[in-house]
Amino acid sequence: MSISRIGVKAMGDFEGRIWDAEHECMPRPQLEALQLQRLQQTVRRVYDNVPCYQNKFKEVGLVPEDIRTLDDVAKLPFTVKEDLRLNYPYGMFAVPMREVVRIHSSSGTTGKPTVVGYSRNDLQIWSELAGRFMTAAGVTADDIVHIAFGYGLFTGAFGLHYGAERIGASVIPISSGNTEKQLMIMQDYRSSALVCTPSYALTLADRMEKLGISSDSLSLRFGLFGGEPWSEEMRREIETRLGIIATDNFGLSEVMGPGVAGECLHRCGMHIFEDHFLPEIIDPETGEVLPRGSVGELVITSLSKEAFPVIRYRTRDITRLHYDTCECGRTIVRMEKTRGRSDDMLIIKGVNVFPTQIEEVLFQVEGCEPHYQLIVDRAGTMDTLEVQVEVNENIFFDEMKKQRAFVDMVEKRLLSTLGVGAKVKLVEPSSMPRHEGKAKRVIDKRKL
Ligand code: DLL
Repeated sequence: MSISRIGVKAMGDFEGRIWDAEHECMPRPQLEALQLQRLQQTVRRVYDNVPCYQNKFKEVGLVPEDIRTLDDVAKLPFTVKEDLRLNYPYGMFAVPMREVVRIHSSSGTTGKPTVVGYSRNDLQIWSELAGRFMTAAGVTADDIVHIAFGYGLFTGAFGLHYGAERIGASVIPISSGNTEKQLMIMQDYRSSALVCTPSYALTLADRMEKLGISSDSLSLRFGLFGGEPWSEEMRREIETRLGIIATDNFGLSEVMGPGVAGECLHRCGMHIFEDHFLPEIIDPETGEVLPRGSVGELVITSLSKEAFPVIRYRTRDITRLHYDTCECGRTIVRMEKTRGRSDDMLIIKGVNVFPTQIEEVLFQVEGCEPHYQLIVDRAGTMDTLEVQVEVNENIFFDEMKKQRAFVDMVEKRLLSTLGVGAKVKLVEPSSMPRHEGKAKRVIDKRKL
């Protein structure tokens, strides 16, 4: 989408700002030369310092000298979350603890969390890369950046906090929770850029509606959202209700945190900072590297990290990469909005279903509220999928016949998009849980 078609207040002259043009717009041959040199250094670093990597390399009969071209990355073994768990807490660190100046961990839902560490240099690079994507998303030194991610072991808040400071913006480290106070501060302190999960942006929009706060009473111009998958429909909803331009940004704690990739204002994919991360797309079943343009699992090798380098880390996130140059001038590759994680992908009666596909359908139906939950279960040997969605009062209190027709219509749309049937259950307005951080949308009773 071109920027001129985005209708929001106070656009300013942000178009075209690039934080580090040298690295973000590098000609590909030069970029690849830099990537190879950094890949070789990283491989050497982990081989010399991390027993887990050394053992894995030995198992496949590989030494660092075998990495002579960028394509040789495919010879390297994958790293998976289980490797991190087995080496809990510090076994994957490649520097002594006295060189580690920060520790974070991922929000794992089961078992022990995974622990990651940063050297002083790692933190500097992290701020720099967060500064890059925040600049691409419109943030300047004149902005007041409202950070509503929870501060703590989660990488979200600290990542964008230091990125915003690096740019010279004014940071409000409000953290998560206490939605009404957030709104008061947003109004009084004139926050101009909002940082949180997309689901929390909707929670804020709901509360504004309830309290009669109009988006015109806020100074917000931009929303930088990440940490969970969200659809284009959800973006439109957030943009309209908050009167902002919303961009997506991506990262994972094992690889660094936010700042691995982010959209520019053209919003046609998230630019991956390839001078620091080498992305590949693989077939999640076979592990085979797929040709350019394929949809598959994103695998990332870090190229500059000192304390916690990762070799071919399997993100489980499903996406596609675009190598053509973006209108903004950045030459680095763009990743599509993720379709979800391979481990979130539901297999219903043998059909692969991503929660974001369901979200797209629901957001297009007038009367459905943007709050939903998916209940997966099994009746005998058959999988069942129930989509519980909040609807507005008109529909919820409508006569049975009309409500039945509404349910039929949504079920038909879901069937035609997903290729598998789902039962729709309408729930009362405001009855679903609201989210402060990442939304939990799937309850898979088959796994309970
Ligand atoms: O969520 C890092 C982050 C924080 C990124 C804030 C952006 C903003 P983890 O808690 O380790 O780290 O979770 C990483 O979250 O593998 C994806 O499945 C998902 N994820 C993160 N950003 C996006 C996004 C942070 N923009 C996991 N779109 C990743 C879709 C996302 N999924």
